[in-house]
Amino acid sequence: MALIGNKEYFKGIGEIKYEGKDSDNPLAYKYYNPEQVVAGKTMREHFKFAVAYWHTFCGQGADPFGPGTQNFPWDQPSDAVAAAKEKADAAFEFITKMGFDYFCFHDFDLIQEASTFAESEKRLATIVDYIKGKQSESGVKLLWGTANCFSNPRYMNGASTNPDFNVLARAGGQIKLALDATMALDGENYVFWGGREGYMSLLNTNIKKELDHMGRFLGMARDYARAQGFKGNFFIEPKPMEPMKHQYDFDSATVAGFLHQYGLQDDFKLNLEFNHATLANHTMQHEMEVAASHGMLGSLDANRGDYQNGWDTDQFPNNITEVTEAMITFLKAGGLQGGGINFDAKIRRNSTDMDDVFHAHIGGVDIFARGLLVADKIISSSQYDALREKRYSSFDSGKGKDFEDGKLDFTDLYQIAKDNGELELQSGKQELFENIINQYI
Ligand code: XLS
Ligand code: NI
Ligand code: NI
Repeated sequence: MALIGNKEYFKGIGEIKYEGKDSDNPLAYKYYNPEQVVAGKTMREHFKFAVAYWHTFCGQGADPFGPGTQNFPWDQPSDAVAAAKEKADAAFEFITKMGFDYFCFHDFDLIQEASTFAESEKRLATIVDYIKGKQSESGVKLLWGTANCFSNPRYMNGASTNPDFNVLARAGGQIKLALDATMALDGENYVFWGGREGYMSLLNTNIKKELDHMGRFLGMARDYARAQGFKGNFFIEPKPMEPMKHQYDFDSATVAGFLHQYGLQDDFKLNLEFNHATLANHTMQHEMEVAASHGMLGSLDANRGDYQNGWDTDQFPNNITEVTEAMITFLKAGGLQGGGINFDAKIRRNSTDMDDVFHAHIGGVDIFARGLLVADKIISSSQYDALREKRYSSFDSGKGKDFEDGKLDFTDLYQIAKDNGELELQSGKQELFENIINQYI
């Protein structure tokens, strides 16, 4: 394994390889075989796995009750540029050891934000240059970039939805630089997650005005990037709440409606996250189905919530049923439009060894690989598809087909109802469907 930086940060760990499901090696893939073809594509092509810079190289495990527990060696230098370069060295060591092709970042994950806008712009340019070098040495690509317009206190009342125009403009300036950084690093997509775009109290909030501002702002960002030659997708990442009481990008259905209302539907798709789906009282499969039905299934943030509490715990995915169901929708939708699978997940605060982050990602990768294999078998060899189609077979011919073809009017329905008289019940066979999933797992 060629070393890209000068130091080795994850000592004693080599490249993670596929060893098959009978392997006992905790530092090997049991199901993820990058070159294995499933449903016409290699696993590598299906997934486009990405490491999330913020969780893996920035977050040290702090929670509201205590500071971080993970003291990263790359955070030692007091100089921001030196620390950022060490962090990039560690990041690229990790990404290449995992065998991943991609990473994702927020602007100020890459380097600490400075105390002035001008200095932050300079810092960003310096680290983008450095990372460009790491990319060309390693072949690692940028799945998407984004801007952190939610941590800095200036955004406490929102970014593009802030009631103060000058804060909105500041967010515009910051996102311009994040778009520039994404384009400089050949980013394939750009994400908007509206962490503070919402409200804490309706008493002081004008929803209509804030939504109009957000719609206009996103259109301006798109126009800027397109004018610079950006060909990638823009993604909105829905989340119903946290940090705000209510966020405007609540879920897939809400965002699809918003994109259509503001004329953004041709350039924007969705980046869906498992834990955000469950926070919205949906399943991830539901969110993916809704997005796919709009032709907007763009990218996925992989993680999971905790069944016993209700916030964005961002744990690494490990629920085979949840992932298999998601992979059924994934395969039936023909995969993702431009995106990939980004591990927006963090190890727990009491996981403090340097190898913990490897175990976490290996588990996450393997659950997707296994889910994909199971989903492919369900689709190709079980009765699942046929059973589902059979439920709708009354639309394949006769009056049902006429209805789908727009050949009936409402009085026709009246006449058919009258002629039919009372109907026999048709079972939904839910338990049979559930058993098929379980059988193939
Ligand atoms: C937070 C979000 C965030 C986005 C990127 O809940 O998931 O991490 O993915 O800003
Ligand atoms: Ni996310
Ligand atoms: Ni999240």
